[in-house]
Amino acid sequence: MKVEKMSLKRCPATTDLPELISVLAKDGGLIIEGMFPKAVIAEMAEAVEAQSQHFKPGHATQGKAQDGKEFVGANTIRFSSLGKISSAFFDLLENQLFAQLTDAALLPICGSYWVNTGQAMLIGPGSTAQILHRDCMNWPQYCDPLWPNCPEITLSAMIPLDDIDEAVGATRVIPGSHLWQNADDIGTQKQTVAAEMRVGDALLYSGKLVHGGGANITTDRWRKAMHLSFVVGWLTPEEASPIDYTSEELAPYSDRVKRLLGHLSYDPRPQPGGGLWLRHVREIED
Ligand SMILES: O=C(O)CCC(=O)C(=O)O
Ligand SMILES: [Fe+2]
Repeated sequence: MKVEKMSLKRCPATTDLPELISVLAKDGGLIIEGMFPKAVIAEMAEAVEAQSQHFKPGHATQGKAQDGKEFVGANTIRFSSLGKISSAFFDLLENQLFAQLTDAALLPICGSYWVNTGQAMLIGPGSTAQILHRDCMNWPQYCDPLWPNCPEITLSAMIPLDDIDEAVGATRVIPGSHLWQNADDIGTQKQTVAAEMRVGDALLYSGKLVHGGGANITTDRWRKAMHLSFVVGWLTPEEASPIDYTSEELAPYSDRVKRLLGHLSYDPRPQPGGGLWLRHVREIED
């Protein structure tokens, strides 16, 4: 039987913001071409390449998915805390378009959001496809009871560190699956489309969209990408950035960067609720 597929839209980064927000809301994901400066990605790619030499494939701190299957492939290298290896990571955090899209997606239900994870995701030759999943199901106790009407809590980007084609393991997504009625329905690989991208592009996708890393069917090429995602400030992120980075390391950076990495408290305004993540030494209120 032929499976009807929705295509994954590609928009230049110069597209009007309301149009990008509308495609993201309607399709659950899109590729934004030329979103990041190539020089910043090249710097990040070089640091990731060097750091990857210290990791054995299959090593990752993430365990198994809820159904017991491996979430991280045997020939996959993943590691986090990318600001520790390159200041290019902080440039990515300052990206204005990413900030505007995340503000639109997450600020309706929180005062601020923070980094969920910034992670190198390198898929080696012969890797099978990752299980399909929704990133928001990191927090199923929130999403499940409210599905399909649960508000957006996390927004993710897959950012190529090298040009990525289908054969090398491009991320696979099912456009429109963020609106499916049943949260347990994660579709099938046949329903997916590959997010092929060039350096500078990014795949932006809702936490409710079904997706997964692709199989790398090559014998000699690695799929080099990183993931950068944000989560509402009243949920615990995957990555413990606040204790990974010291105040001294973050001193040169903006308040946005400090807040994204948990070095400024959560201020609920204009949303209701209390201040969270308060520190012994409070920042000066304005
Ligand atoms: O590696 C990829 O392309 C996607 C990875 C992913 O979706 C995840 O680990 O949550
Ligand atoms: Fe994912």
